[in-house]
Amino acid sequence: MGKPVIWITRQLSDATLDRAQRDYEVIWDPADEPGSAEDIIAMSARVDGMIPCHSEHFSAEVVAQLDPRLKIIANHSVGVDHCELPSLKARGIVVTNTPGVLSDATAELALMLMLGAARHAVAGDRLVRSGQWQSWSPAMLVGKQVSGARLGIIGMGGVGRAFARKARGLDMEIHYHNRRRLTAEEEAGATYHADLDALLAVSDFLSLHCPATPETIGLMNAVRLAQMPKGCVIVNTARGSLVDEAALLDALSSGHVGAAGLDCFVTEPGGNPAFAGHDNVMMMPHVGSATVATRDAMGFKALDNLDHFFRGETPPDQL
Ligand code: 8YV
Repeated sequence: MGKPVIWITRQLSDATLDRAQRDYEVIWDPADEPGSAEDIIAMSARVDGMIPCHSEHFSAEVVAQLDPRLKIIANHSVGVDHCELPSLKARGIVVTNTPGVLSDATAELALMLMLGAARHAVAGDRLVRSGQWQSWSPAMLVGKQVSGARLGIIGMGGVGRAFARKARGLDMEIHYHNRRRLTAEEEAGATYHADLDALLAVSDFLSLHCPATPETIGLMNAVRLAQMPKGCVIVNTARGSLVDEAALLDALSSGHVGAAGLDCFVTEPGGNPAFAGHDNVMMMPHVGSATVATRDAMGFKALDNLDHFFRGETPPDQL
């Protein structure tokens, strides 16, 4: 029997592409454009498996039109909100993701955004870079201190826990809300709030690390933002849809939210241009997991899942 045929939708790491090309017959376009619904449907008749990113959308309409040749979608992402899982399950298509391996990289970016937002990194960099820094004052770019502050984390999966671990090193007091309370060892001194409102009320800083599901979409709306302490800092490296962007913009304008660090937006690519009017917002283009080591680890994890599947075994990260 020949090698299984797989479609790799985007420019994955060289090590991933090399290994994939060794073990599979690979369809891959170096143009690195996101796969459209038409591309996905057409490709499903040519391949046994796919490695997509969050940029390819497997909606119920798309899934209904997939060719039965396609047996497995081995995502190169931990988030799977781009996949309509019930429809895929109903069609018997196996879906996997890449948990764990991107936790540190994403938590690092969340730290950067938290610190950058709190200390006016965008405005400071612009001032120096533009050559406009002509005077100095002790009142310049006065930020919010992280050390000793209370950090609220929503979602204590791999990324949330990695973020808590790193924030502990900054002497932050960690509070969290999660579907389940962690064990004492996992909590490592963090305070659990079964009630989200109770978490928000104590969070000087808030970082989002939960998946986008029907229950969490629009989670940070005007009412919830208003429950937080004045001058709070919001960090989002999870999914843009968790935040009501209009409400966050209003809260930034009123000063109720002091700053924000955003790697995710409702509209991607592109983001929300209205945030550019706020110097106290630091933004990145959805690159939480974009480190050399993590890109290799994600690609290898997706390939491990395919290898298991094509050997007739259950992939370790099957959803
Ligand atoms: C990815 C992500 O950037 O893992 C996720 O859920 O959003 C990101 O890590 C992306 O899908 C990489 O393929």
